[in-house]
Amino acid sequence: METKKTNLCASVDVNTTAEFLTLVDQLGPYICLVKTHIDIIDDFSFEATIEPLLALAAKHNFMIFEDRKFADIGNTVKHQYSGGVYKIAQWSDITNAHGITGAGIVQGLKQAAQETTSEPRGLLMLAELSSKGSLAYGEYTEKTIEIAKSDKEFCIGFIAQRDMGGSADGFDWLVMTPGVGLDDKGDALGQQYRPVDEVVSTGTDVIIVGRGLFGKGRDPKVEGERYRQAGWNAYLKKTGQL
Ligand code: 5BU
Repeated sequence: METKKTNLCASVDVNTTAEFLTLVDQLGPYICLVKTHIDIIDDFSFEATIEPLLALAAKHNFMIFEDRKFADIGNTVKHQYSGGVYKIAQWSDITNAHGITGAGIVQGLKQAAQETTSEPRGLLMLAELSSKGSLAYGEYTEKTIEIAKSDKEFCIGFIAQRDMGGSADGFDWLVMTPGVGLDDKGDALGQQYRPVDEVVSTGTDVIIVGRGLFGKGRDPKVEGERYRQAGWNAYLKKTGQL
C-alpha cells in the first residue's frame, strides 16, 4: 500500500477468465488488492485463471482476496477452503467468514491454511454489510468482534462500514469496506454506496470498489487512478499528512 500509494481494492466481478484477467491487468497499477468471486467465472480452471492471476499479482505487486464469505461449521469450511474445484487456500492471501456459526469457523479455516501452504494467510470477519436491510449490526456485530479476538494471528480485521475498535485491547485490525462509489447511490438489488472520503473518515483502511471502476462503460484505467487518488488522499487527510 505504501509503495504504490494505494488503499484501493478492485472487486472484479465478471463471468469469463479473459474479461477477468484483462481488467486485473488494466487495474493492476492502481490497486493493493484484487477481490474475487471465483465461483462466478464460467470457464474457471486453475491453469487458465489462477496461474495468470498469480503472475499478474507478481507483475503489479498486489494481494488477492477471495470474497468467499464462509458460513458453516469449522469442519465443513476447512474442506471448502482447501478443497473442491477452487482450492482457495492455495492462492488467495485473504478470505472472509461470517460469525453466524461461532468461533469454530476461525479454527477450521486456520487449520486448512496451515495444512495447505506455508505462505501467510489472513481472515477478515464479516462484521457489517453494505446492503439495505442487513441483519449484521448491534449485538451481532459485537459478537463477531469477539470471535475475531479469538485468534489475533489469523484474524487480520473486518469487512465493515466503520472502525471496529480493539486498539485498547492491543488489536490493530484492518477494516475493508465494500459499497463504495463516487457516482452512484446504489443498485436495484439493495447495494448502497458511500463516497470515499466518508468511509475513510469513519475508519476504513481499504476501499473496495467494483462497478464504479468498470461498470456502465467506464474506463478502468481512468477510474482506477481516480479512486486510488481519492482513497489515498482521504487516508493522508485522516492521518494529518495532507
Ligand atoms: P460493487 O460493484 O462495487 O457494488 O461490488 C461490491 C462487491 O463487494 C461485490 O463483490 C459484493 O459481493 C461485495 N460486498 C458488498 O458489496 N457488500 C458487502 O457488505 C460485502 C461484500 Br461483505
